[in-house]
Amino acid sequence: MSSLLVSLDAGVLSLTLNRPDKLNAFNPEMHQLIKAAFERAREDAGVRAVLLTGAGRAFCAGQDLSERNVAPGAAPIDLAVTIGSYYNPLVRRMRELPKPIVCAVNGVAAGAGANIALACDLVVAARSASFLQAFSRIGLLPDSGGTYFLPRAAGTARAMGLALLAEKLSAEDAERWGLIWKVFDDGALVKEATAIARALAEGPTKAYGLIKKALYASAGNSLDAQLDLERDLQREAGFSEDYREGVTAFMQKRKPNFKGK
Ligand code: LHQ
Repeated sequence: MSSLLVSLDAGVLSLTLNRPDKLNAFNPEMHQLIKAAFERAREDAGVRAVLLTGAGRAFCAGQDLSERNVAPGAAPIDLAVTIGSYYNPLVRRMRELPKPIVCAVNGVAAGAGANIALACDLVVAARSASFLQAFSRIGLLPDSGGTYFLPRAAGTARAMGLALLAEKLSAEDAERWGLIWKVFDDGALVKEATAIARALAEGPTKAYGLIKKALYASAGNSLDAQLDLERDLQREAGFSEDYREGVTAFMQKRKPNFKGK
């Protein structure tokens, strides 16, 4: 059985982390497969949104700690190799994808698994799900963007508490803290997340890509720089077919039929 299930339906590329007996911890095979899947998401015009979730009771337990490349044996190991080869390119690929990524956190998201979830554009979670910055429990610091996303979304005090104490944060608290978009009852998560991804797949894809670009640039920009960026990106959006369709549909009092162009 593949460690990543991939299917395309109604413009939504669904990616399911699939090593349930290891709580979907990442191994090199899963990394290769998710890399290929995000490359496809970028290249394939038929993909207009991505939906990422996990099989079984967990979303993802981060790095598979039983893998040889991270196991502290007799010889010193260089964790920067694993991070530089797999995790950093994955997070960059996700943030740079000009299409929306919905994450349905179906259960515990720990270590890099938590931060890969937070790297998605729109995160929803089952009420019973949780987020765990497990790193300090094993003598590490948050990676995969955790030290970037957490203080920005939750503030330094909360980010520090999560990273130092490595306590589980419930999905409801994650929603309250502004780390994620919404919590759904466990039984409703798949339906609700799929509905969100499908709605996005019918939307103005180019505008969504530009929204990502603008919002993610915001953290490092001055107001002046951000105003200039908005002007430039709005110029691009204004040249899209979907803008033409959106305004035409509004004037004609009908639902727009966006093509993602
Ligand atoms: C696992 C794992 C796992 C292998 C559960 N690996 N088997 C990047 C690059 C370089 C180096 C290092 O790190 C990184 C980034 C990282 O992600 S570091 C952080 C790695 N992740 C963790 O430290 C989390 C480890 N897991 C846990 O703390 C617990 O499993 C959680 C809290 C996620 C869930 O707890 P429980 O619900 O009590 O489940 P469990 O612990 O009983 O796990 C079930 C099985 O899954 C168990 O196997 P077994 O054969 O006994 O049934 C675990 O060994 C296995 N598993 N996480 N990361």
